[in-house]
Amino acid sequence: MALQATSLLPAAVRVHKEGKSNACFKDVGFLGLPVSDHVRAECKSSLVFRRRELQVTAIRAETATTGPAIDQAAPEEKKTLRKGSVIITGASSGLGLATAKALAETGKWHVIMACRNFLKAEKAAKSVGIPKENYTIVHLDLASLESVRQFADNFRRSGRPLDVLVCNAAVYLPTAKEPSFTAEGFELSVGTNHLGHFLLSRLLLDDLKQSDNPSKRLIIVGSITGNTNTLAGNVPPKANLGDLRGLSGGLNGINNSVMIDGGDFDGAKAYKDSKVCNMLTMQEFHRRFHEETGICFASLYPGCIATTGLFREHIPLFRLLFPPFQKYITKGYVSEEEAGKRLAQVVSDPSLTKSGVYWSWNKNSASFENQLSKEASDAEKARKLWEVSEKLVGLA
Ligand code: NDP
Ligand code: PMR
Repeated sequence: MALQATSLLPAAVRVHKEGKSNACFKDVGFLGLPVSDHVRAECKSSLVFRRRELQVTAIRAETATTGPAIDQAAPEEKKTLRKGSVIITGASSGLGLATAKALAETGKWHVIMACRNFLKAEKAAKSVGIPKENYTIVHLDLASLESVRQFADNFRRSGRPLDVLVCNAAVYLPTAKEPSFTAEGFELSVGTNHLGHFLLSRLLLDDLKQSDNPSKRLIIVGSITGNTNTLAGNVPPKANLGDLRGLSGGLNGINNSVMIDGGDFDGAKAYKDSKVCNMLTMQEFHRRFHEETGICFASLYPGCIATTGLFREHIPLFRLLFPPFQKYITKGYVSEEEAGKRLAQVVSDPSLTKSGVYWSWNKNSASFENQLSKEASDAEKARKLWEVSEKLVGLA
């Protein structure tokens, strides 16, 4: 156990190192400060930051020494007594935070908040009142495959079981004129939303397999805007992966397109394409692993949560008008709290155990199995996406 405690240290230390990376500098909106103020504030408060890292590390070290709650129970009680263990990526705001809160409040779940900004996550968890014994923050930057690998290693060494993995984090860059890139040089939206989560899910699949929870799940958040069988999915630019020629070429812009379909850069399309990848990946996981492992694979559209940080890069007028437009015109709006309850249902509701499903909710907030678009349910494309993604993240 002492070994576990020390092995947890690098995760905290990395927060500092990776705060300097390309992707982290894009972290605008932190505490409402513009980039330059944020970076300055971060530098000024580096002492406070380090102290917090040490505090959280100490808490985690303590957890590792005493072991997760599971070890305290008598063997025959283990299955019923221990808390469920769920990793949620991007739990520092919006849907991820609301889901973490909804689950942690039940007292039945321990939430591992996998976040790129440690301090922001800690403040967020405190501000919404998540009971401190029910969450742990662990650093994860999905825009760095090295960080993803380190997260998976650290998680395994912590000795915690893994019952549910929720791939929730995302970036949306609708106003970007030029592409940004992940640490490994992939276009940032697809690199973060799809490739980072693809590697994470693959690396943690064995941990999920080992869970003794009969209802272990892997959930990848999708969206209506990636589905061209809906009105929302037909607002230009429309998602379209084409024949994946850009992805096959590495999405790096070096003698190659940064878009999956090989076209010119368009930030809004890249996001929608990444959501199609999320939904295809969920189904490919289902086809490859559900029967063998019993893991339930699911995706969902939680509703239009028009107030979240997802729209932070959009123009101010959009951010002003989007919530009333969704509330009063499309009526597709849901609050962060309601959306969090929906995702928490997909994590823990005993009635939502069907695998391979894309969940949505009707106006009375009742869940139903929704239909994916032709492209988002194309099994051949899903297989090809899987194989190309495997190569890009270094698994094949
Ligand atoms: P938010 O911006 O509030 O949350 C996104 C989260 O992802 C944040 O915690 C953010 O961290 C995190 N994140 C971004 N980049 C990285 C990275 N490189 N590494 C780790 N974490 C990262 O948006 P939402 O809550 O709206 O989005 C959550 C999910 O819901 C997304 O998958 C989105 O596609 C989906 N969705 C949202 C809808 C909506 O209407 N808002 C509708 C349909 C689906 P940080 O706090 O540090 O920025
Ligand atoms: Mg949309 C029923 C209609 C509906 C729904 C549920 C959404 C959800 N949107 C709908 C309709 C429309 N939108 C229409 C008619 C328009 C044209 C005026 C429109 C426009 C629009 C824009 C510009 N919508 C948007 C944007 C964005 O930038 C958002 C986006 O695409 O983010 C990727 C968005 C969204 N609309 C939604 C949802 C859920 C989003 C954002 C979130 C997402 O998919 O993750």
